[in-house]
Amino acid sequence: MRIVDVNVRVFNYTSTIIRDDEGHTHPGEEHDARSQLLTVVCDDGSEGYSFGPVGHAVVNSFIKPLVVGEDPYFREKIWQHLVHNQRGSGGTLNDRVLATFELALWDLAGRKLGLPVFKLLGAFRDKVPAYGSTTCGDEMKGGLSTPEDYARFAEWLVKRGYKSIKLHTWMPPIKWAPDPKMDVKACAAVREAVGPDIACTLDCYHAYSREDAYYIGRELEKLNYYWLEEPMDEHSTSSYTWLAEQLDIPILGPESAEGKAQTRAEWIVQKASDMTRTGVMDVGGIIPSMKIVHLAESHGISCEIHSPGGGNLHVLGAMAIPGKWYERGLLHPFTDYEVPPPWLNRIIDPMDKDGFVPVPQGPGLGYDINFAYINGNLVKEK
Ligand code: LLH
Ligand code: MG
Repeated sequence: MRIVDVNVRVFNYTSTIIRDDEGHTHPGEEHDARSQLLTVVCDDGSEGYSFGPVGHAVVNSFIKPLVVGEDPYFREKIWQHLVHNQRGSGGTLNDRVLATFELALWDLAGRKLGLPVFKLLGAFRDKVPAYGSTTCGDEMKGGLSTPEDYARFAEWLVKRGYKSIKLHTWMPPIKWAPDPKMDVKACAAVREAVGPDIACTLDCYHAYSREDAYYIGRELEKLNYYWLEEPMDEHSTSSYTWLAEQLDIPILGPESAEGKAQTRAEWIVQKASDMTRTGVMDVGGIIPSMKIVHLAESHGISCEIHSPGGGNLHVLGAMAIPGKWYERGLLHPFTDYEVPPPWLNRIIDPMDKDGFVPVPQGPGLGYDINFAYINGNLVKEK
C-alpha cells in the first residue's frame, strides 16, 4: 500500500467561540468561521482523516512531496522525515501541521485494520477520568468574572459528574489581569464550593514572575490543590527548576515550550517540573507523545495530557503510568460542550455520570464525520 495523495478540505461553519487578542477562547457572538479536514489517500482506496490547522499551501509544498509514494504503515520513518524538513519550511510545517498529518496516518491504519488507534499502540484501559477545564476568566455577568462565578460553575461541574476541575483564571487582555490574589481567591472559592474530595488544579497567567508563582503555589498548598500548571514563561527552564525546588505542590509542564520529547527530557533532567506534559498538537502527534509517555514512565514520574480530542484519548488509553486525566473543555457556563460541531455526527468524548470518558472503540481515531456537511460547505479555492 502506498500514499498517492494528501488533500485538505476547508469548510465554513457558524461559531459562537471567539478568540481574544492574546488567543484565549471565550463564548461570543455568532460569526462565520473555518475548519479543515485533511485526508491521506492510498493506492488501494484507503483513506485516513484528521482535523487541524492545515492549509493547501503547506500540504502542496511540503507534505505531499515528502510522503507520496511512501508506505503509510512506516509512520516513524515518515514522521522523522517530516521533522527533518520542519527547519527549512519557514515555520509553515509547524508541530500542529505535523500532528494533523500524523493523526491522519493513524486513522488510516486503524480504519484499514479495523482497530481503534489505542489498540494499535498497545491498549491499557478503555476509559479515562476527565477533569472539567474552564475557559480563562472574563468580564461577562454570570460568566467567569468573579471568584463566586467560578465557585457556582464548579458546583455545577461536580453535579455533572466531574471528579476534578481545572481553573484557567484571568489573563490579559483583561485590563486588571493578571492578579495573583484574585487567582487565589477563585481557587479558594472553588475549594469551598466543591469540598475536599475533588482534585482541583490551576492553570493561571503563563508569564508570572518567580515571586508571584511562588506566592500562588504556597496558597494552593494550603487549599490542597493537586497541581500548578504553567505559571511562568516556559522558556526559562531555570525559573521552573527554582520553583519546583521551592514548592511542595507538584508543578506540571512543559505544555507550550517547543521541542517535542527533547524539551521534556531536558525538563526532567533539570528537575524543572514534578509531572511532565504532552498533547498531540503540541509536540507533533501521537508518535512523539508516546515517546514522552515512555520517557516519563522510565523516570517514574507522571505525564498529564494537554487538551481534548481523539488523538489524546488514544494516547491516554495506551499509557500505563499515573498520568490519568483527560482534559475536557474548555468549559464555560454559557456554552454546551455536549453538542457536536456540525462536521461531526456525535462528540468524540461523551462523559458518563461518574466522570469517565470512553476511549473511542471505532476503527482509527473514532471520529464520526459528517462528510455531507463538510462537502456542502466547502470554501472554494481562489
Ligand atoms: O491560555 C489559555 O487559553 C489556556 O491556557 C489554553 O491554552 C488551554 O489549552 C490550556 O492551557 N490547557 O491546559
Ligand atoms: Mg495548560
